[in-house]
This record gives sequence, structure tokens and C-alpha cells, in this order.
Amino acid sequence: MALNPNAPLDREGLDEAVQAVWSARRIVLACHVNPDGDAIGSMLGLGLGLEALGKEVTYLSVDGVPETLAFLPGIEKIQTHTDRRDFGLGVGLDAGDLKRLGESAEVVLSAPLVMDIDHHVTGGQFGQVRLLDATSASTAELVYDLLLALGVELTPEMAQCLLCGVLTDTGSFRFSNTKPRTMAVGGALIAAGASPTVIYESVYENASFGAQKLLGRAMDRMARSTDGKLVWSWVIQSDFTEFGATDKDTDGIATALRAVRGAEVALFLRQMPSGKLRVSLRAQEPWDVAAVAASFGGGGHKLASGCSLDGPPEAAIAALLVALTAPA
Ligand SMILES: [Mn+2]
Repeated sequence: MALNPNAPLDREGLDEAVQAVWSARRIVLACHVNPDGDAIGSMLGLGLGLEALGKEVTYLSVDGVPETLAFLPGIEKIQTHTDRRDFGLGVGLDAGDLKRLGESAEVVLSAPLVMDIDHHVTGGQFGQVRLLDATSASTAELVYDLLLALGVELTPEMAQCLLCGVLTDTGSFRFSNTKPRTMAVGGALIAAGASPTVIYESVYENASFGAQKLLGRAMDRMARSTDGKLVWSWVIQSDFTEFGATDKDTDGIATALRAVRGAEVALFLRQMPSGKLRVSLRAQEPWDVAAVAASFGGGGHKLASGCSLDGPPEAAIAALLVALTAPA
């Protein structure tokens, strides 16, 4: 029954969220810094739905919209900043905590009623109204239920924005957070007019030439431990310059390292303009790369962490490998 995507899940906070929307005429929505497909997609999907209900909606993303998401309908509505403080409801989406809303946090908090919609539930919850579910694969799925509960009829535009959130946060239905209902909701969104093809091509087949060349350099430099469990690579400033690439263009490299058969921990180092090396560690169970990152003054989660080290890359890698293979 919970599979039925045409009825909202009986979620904690859903009734309060519906009441909050009905209580306000002017609503400000804000997503997190460095926004991803779920941040922008869930914000736009919700906003378009609220506009269909006659609400006046302001959309805030302090870091704007990444080029790969510029295809989403309604993208032109998004602002990086507003001076308005006359909102009846402030909503933060996909943020984890208030700090991740950046300067938008102050705008959201200026409203008499504040709502948190999120699937990151790690202690940073905020607002009087909370639509939170850590088992949901995406914030877009929570927004989907809210729109259903509000009686909004999904347009193809809303559906496209929400499916973008669902697809990007599940790695196109491949990650372990993909549940039967995730796919049921995906199906309902496609039935409402969303196009997975357009989303896929825009998000995943839209890399810059420089980004692909940089990936090639990193793959060429890739090395591994004798047992094959540790895989590493790096890029330095001259690589960025040679290919006209930016730091953003390194996004998929750690994942590509992890994709090597037998690899359990991927170390990816990228040199910043200051010369410092930023280290990304991506692991699978039972590794704990948070502890390794912490020993170098960094932090993160058990399976994904980061830290900064001084160069050169070869020496930094050697130090990291010692820390990784040291008996606990
Ligand atoms: Mn998300």
C-alpha cells in the first residue's frame, strides 16, 4: 500500500507542513550552498507547486545554479540574494543544517514560521515545522508527498524538477537508498511528464572538455597498493591550467578511482592555488576513513572524508598510506 505513489506517505510532520503552506501567502524557499540536483530540483518543484496554489514564491540559492542544472524549468526564478523580509513562511530544503543555507538562513529565519524539509537528519534540524525523513532517498520525494497532500496537480515542469532530485540523489536508482517507493514515485513523475532522458543527458553527459581531459590525466596517474585495495591519484595546478579546468571539474574523479575492481579506498588529491593539497577519501565497509582524515586535521564520515596536506603529492600519498594501513 505504501507503494501507491498517488497518495502521500503518512509522514510525520506532513499535516503541519500542509497547514504551514495554507497559513502563508508569501513564501521564501532556500536550498543549500554548492547546490546539487536535489537541492535545486526539490526547491523548484515545490515552488512551482506553491505558485499553482496562488502563493507568491521567492527562490534562493546563494551559489546560484550549476550549469548542468540550467535545463530545469523555472531556473530563471532563482535569486542568489533578496532584501525582502516580508515572508509568512520560510522553508529550507535539503540543507542538513541552517549553516548550509549560507546567507539565505537569515532570510528564512526572518519569517514568523519556518519549515525544514530534508532527508539529512543529523541533528541540525530547524524551524517549528519539520518534514524530515532520513529513509527518504531525496528531499524531492518529501516535496512530492507534500504537493500531493496539498492537492497540487503535478505539471510536467514540477515533475521534471522533482525527478531530477530523485535521479541525482539515487545515482539514477543505483544507490542503496533506492527503495520500491523511490521507483514508484519516479514512475509517477514520468507519468506526469518528466523526462529521465533529458535529465540524464543534461546532468551526466554534459562535462566540459577540460573536465574530461583532467579525468584522463588523473586516470593516467592512477596507482594502487599491491593488494589492490587502495587506489590513488592526483591533479596539480599545472593540469588545471593546461586543460582550462576548474576545481569543480574534479567532481567525478574520486568515484572513477573507486570503480576499479578490488578497490576499497580511493584517495584523490587536488592541488589548490595556494599549493595545499585537498584530499578526498572514499571507502567502502569496513574502512573508517574519518579517523584517517582526523589524524591530519580533517573530518567527515566513516566512508567519505577529507583533509588538507602540504605537497608534493607523492609525499602526501605516502603519509596517507601509512595512516591507512597502520594497525588500529
Ligand atoms: Mn538530497
